[in-house]
Amino acid sequence: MTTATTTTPQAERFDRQDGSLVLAHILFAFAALLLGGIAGVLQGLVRGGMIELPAGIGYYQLLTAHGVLMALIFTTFFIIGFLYSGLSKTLGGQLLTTSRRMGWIGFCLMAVGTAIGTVVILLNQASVLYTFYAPLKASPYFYIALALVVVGSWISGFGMFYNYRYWKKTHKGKMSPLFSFMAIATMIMWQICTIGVAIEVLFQLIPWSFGWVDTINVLLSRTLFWYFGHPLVYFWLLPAYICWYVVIPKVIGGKIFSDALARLSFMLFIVFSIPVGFHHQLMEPGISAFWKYLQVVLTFMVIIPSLMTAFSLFASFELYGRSKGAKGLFGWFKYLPWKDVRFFAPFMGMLIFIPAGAGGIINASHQMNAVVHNTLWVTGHFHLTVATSVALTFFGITYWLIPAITGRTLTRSMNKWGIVQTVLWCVGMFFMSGAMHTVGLFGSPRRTAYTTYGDHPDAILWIPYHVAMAIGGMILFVAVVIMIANIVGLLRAPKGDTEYPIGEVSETAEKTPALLERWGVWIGVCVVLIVVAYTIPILDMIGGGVPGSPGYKMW
Ligand code: HAS
Ligand code: CU
Repeated sequence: MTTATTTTPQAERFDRQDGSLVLAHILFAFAALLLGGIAGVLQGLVRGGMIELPAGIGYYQLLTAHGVLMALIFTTFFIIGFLYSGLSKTLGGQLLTTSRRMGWIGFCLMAVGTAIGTVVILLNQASVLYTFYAPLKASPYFYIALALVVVGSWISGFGMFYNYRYWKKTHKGKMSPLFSFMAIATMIMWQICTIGVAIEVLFQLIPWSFGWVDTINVLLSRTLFWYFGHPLVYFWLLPAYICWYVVIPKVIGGKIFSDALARLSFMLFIVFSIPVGFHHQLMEPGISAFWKYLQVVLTFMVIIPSLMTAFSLFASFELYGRSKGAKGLFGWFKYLPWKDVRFFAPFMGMLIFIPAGAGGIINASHQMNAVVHNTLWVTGHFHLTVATSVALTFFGITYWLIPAITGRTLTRSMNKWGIVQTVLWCVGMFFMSGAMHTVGLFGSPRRTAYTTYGDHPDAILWIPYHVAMAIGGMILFVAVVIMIANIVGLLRAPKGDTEYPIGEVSETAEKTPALLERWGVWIGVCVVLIVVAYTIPILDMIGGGVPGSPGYKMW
């Protein structure tokens, strides 16, 4: 096995100022995970009919806190911190002062936004869930908080672009390091897609919630949301892919299978991630079948870069195994460093991404979407994708990232706790997500509190699954607590040098074509597809003559 604490020479130590920026993001992210986890376990118990909430706390209030803190805040802070760390590491060992400052400004805006948003949710003024669908109407301060988070993330993104451009200018004719290329691709996608939600929040939700206008165009607001909402899931996924492509080959002691394939898959994500939002609106009236069909075709296109990623990962594993003498189709399997949490946690993420992705393909198929839409199946789907594949990868990263930036080592016992934490996460998710998928197929709806629907026979059938979900939720909560304890342990670990693992490309790989770094070409194709997929449906929505809706407060 590769030891969890490979040492690097002093000179490669992580820059201290950059380290503080990264650490601030990571710790903030995990604070959100803890709060979100508390909300999660409570709501699981309510839904399983096992407890009643005290002190007038509402189920939907908890559900909003859980979704916002986990899906929006934990991820965004972790991702921006991780991407900044990789830029610092691969673009010369230090960030430019301007970029670091922009990172801090972004951090502060996002932190203020999070604080305001959390308070408003806790005051029960915004129980609108993490998708904040109109016509549910939250306090305007909830939307303002969201806007602050988005604007903060933009400034951080521009900080990254600034650093990257400087590197390109000072390294004329050279391909940028793979990590930084991927970080920039992720942030470009993010900047383009967040324009949709920014328009929704600034021009629809805020004026309406302040009462400056009486009604809102619901269909338009959901469409703007999903223009952002689908690429949002790839904003979570791509940093995990960075780990799978760039970090994992180094951790196992192997090589990156192909630099060109990795870059092409990220460029395809820029091109196809955005014009696909209608696959979340397949059951909605008001969008014609043709435009849904077109966006479903594009959805199937965006599956390709994930299949390429799966191929590339298998190739990396196999190349490494064969170099160690592995024989047969799956002989490489036993050569992988199973006892190293830096590998084990992300690997479990990859493994689970196979059924998780298959579930996504089911969702995207119009007829099957009619069966699963608005059922717990969908909740099961995203607990496998973002809450397992992505989250486990982020945990795996944390085990080396914190020691690498603080100049400490991951001890053997902490490595073991990491493995325990990963196993618990997988077991908890097996119960929770497995039960969600199954009971979803029986028609149990998502976004509802405990109810027996007047002792309806179907509802009685559902309850045991809801209990299984709650048991899974409790196991997951234990895993969250262990993760937080591990982080405290990492912060107090013995001093020492820990490697920031960046893989090298295999000698057998083809040279990367320069086209794969011509951003203008790929962004251009992306813009054309967005215009084609969205212009006419949006014009229809604006001019459709459907009356706007007043706001509702259902809690
Ligand atoms: Fe999804 C709903 C379709 C991927 C997250 N999705 C959601 C929601 C979330 C979410 C949060 O078409 C709910 C939103 C809400 O609140 O309403 N999803 C897809 C499709 C994909 C997909 C086609 N989703 C994701 C990812 C997410 C995510 C990734 C988060 C990170 N999803 C949908 C649709 C809906 C939806 C509909 C709407 C449902 C409805 O009706 O409301 C694809 O991107 C999936 C492609 C993935 C693959 C798998 C590749 C496998 C890999 C692993 C290789 C493993 C190795 C290790 C090498 C094709 C890369 C193996 C080793 C061994 C030894 C075996
Ligand atoms: Cu989607």
